[in-house]
Amino acid sequence: MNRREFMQTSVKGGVTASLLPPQTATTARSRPKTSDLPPNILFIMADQVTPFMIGPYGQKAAHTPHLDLLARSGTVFDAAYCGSPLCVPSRMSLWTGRLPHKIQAYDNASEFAAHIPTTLHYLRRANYRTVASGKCHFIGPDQAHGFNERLTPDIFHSDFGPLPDWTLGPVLNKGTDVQTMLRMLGPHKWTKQMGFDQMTFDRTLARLREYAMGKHRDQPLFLYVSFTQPHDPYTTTKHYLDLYKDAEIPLPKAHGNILELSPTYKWLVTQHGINLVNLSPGKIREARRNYLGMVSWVDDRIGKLLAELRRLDLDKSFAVFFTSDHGAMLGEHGQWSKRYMLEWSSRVPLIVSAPGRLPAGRRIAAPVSLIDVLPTLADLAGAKIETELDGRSLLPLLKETETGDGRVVIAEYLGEGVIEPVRMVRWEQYKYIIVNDYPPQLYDLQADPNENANVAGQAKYSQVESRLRGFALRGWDGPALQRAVLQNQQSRRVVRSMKDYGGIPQWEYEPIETGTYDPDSDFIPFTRREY
Ligand SMILES: [Ca+2]
Repeated sequence: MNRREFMQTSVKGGVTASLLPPQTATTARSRPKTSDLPPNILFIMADQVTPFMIGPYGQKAAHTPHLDLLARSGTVFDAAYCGSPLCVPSRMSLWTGRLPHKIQAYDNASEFAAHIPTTLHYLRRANYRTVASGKCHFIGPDQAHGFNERLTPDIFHSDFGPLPDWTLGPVLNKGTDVQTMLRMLGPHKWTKQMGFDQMTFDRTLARLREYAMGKHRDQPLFLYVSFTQPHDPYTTTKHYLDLYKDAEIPLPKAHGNILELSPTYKWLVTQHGINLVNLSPGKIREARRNYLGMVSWVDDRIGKLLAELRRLDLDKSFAVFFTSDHGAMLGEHGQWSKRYMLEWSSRVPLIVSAPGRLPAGRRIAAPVSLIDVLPTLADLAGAKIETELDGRSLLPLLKETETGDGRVVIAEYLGEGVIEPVRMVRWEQYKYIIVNDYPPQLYDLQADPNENANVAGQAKYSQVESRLRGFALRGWDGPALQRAVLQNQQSRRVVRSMKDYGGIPQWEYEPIETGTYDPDSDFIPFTRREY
């Protein structure tokens, strides 16, 4: 199917009878059932959740009862990938449905241009009210990108601070290295991340209650709730560590030397200071215990949000999504953090639950991407896509009208810790990774789920490899992109240097906590600034 055919299918899928928007479906005579209206959407994101460490994906040690329940009530995607295994480029590609290199989504200091249409813009064109609570991590002067409301400040700066410099070659990055990640293993009484997530949770809860009371109740609500945990540094409270007192927390599986898979991993080994530490099995298990505690902290709040939806009698009107921007290596292959195309870093959880609207208790093996979220939500909302996309709607998979055969997923990494563009293709059970002039990597995830053997170049796989190479090189000029990234980094370096020449512009999002007391309003707003 070419893009035009896909766009037509996508648009057609958006106006199927069961999902007509209310203005065309509603008449005084025939009031539609709740399930006929475009759903409200609760889109839950946590940061750095590898599917391999939560219950819905089979981790027996994990204490994630609410995610387990959500998974049973909906669909679990067993091969969902992020567009790029790093916060900012992953989120940019999620919101825009575009491959990272097409929107200059390179690293955590990449500007998110205001002219690119997002999921939020399209949802608003379908009459949705779009609200964000928690981490957005937008870089640049546009801090809305289509959200009507942002209920909280952000947890990271929105400027060019963490700009990589590929001209230096591989360098240790103090701040994202493994020592820093593990510097404050718990128990701790409370942390900055918990404070941020508690605010995110509280304001989400308050906004749901205001919706129940009637605030913008004439519009469907898209509510994005975005937690920062279980991002590093890994730490939690005694209560959450105690959940794992007797748990059998698995250690990383047996792996060979990662440099035998590809010499390019030397770059990330350097970036993360992997070669400077020798972690004992006890330390690795303790790091994982803290990580799991953070996951359970978030799971608890997700459970409370879903319980409140039920208490407010809103649960049947909501479709609930859960995902993460990327995973975490947690010691697999001897590696920590993200930025890798290996499974623990580039795979993400993706769970969609909408009882009464979509089938329950299903698992989907086809490879899918967070880039597919925009067309999926547009389909659910009945929004018509009018700009170019790289993603493809998941709604036919969710509604069991598509098998998923032949789906190809592409991910890209163009940020710090590498020095050349990296591209990954997932098709059927195969994963293929290219980096300009370096030898490619090919993994057969069915025969080798732990990615211990790079089988690129083996005669047995030659047909598969040439097919994958075709996918990988389509629309991709690695050397030209290398030059573009270097130029883009240099431009931002000049602008960033203004900190030494009078100061950098202030782009941080600042919600106005409350307005003045208004006796005529039912609501005490967190922000009066609207977009
Ligand atoms: Ca992240």
